[in-house]
Amino acid sequence: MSGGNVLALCGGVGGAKLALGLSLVLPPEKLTVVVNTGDDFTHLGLRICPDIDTVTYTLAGLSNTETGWGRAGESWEFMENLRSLGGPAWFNLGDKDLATHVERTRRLMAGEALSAVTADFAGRLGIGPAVVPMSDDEVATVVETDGGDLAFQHYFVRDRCEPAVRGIRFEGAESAMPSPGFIAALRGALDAVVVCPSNPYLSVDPLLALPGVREALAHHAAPVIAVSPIVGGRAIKGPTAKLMGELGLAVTPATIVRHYGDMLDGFVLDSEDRDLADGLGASTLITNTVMKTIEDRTGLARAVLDFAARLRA
Ligand code: FO1
Repeated sequence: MSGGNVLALCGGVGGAKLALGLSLVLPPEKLTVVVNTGDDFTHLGLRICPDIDTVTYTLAGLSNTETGWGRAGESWEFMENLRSLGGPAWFNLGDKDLATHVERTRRLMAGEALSAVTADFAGRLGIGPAVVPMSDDEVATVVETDGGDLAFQHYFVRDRCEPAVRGIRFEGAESAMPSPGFIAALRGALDAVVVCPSNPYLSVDPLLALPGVREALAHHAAPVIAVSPIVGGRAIKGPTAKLMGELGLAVTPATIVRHYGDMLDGFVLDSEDRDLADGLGASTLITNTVMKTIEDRTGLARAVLDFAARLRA
């Protein structure tokens, strides 16, 4: 069990579950959660940051656990009236959730950095660990499909991940700076870097595309451990397996290990895939990685932190 500082790299729903597990087993000041912002987009004039909100709502215990995104106990008056006015109804904004987007947009327009707004919202929701956007500069994930380029939310929500993906790029990443909190975490003493089980290609790669991040992780004294987002040849949630097939990649943990490459010190494989552990090219922990209950989340978090302690030894 690590008592030291832990940096978690996180995308949307799958990542948020492990971030919650880590937040429940670590002192709040020992955990920094850096979140993907490549999904962010401007919609109805509002700057929407889905993964930041998924992580923040999850850590605050406010998230809709069925969908994994948005708030629990939502009402949808805004959407009903937007639809009656002929507005774009493909992206659902709950009435409670809407306040987050309106207030974030107001503050960003007033010149506040995304990191500051994110930290303030997390504080107001009683969240202890630091929740940090990967960058305060705009980075936009673009999905290249047979039918042309799609903004992430158009691919993921409007078109329900149906288009076949031929490539993915992160517009703005090469000139974006990692956020101050991200840089501080990478420069600080860390006991572990945990790559949460988010989609590597859509949700983790934007973070790794920021200048200097992959190198910093590859050379970091702390063990970098990724939890497999693939179990039994399929993704727990989302388009990871379909995407890998379309990119011509075998839907196996070995593909994920190769994708993360030399930055990886350890890989966490689900018990169902124990026979795939040999020759993975990274130290491997085999445990339950499917997080249905809170105990699953804290159990996986503890197992990963103990694994990190063994790798440091
Ligand atoms: N995902 C959907 O599949 N349908 C939606 O209508 C939807 C709305 C939405 C609103 C706010 C928010 O923070 C997330 C939302 N998501 C929705 C999820 C969003 O597409 C995320 O980007 C995914 O969770 C992938 O990270």
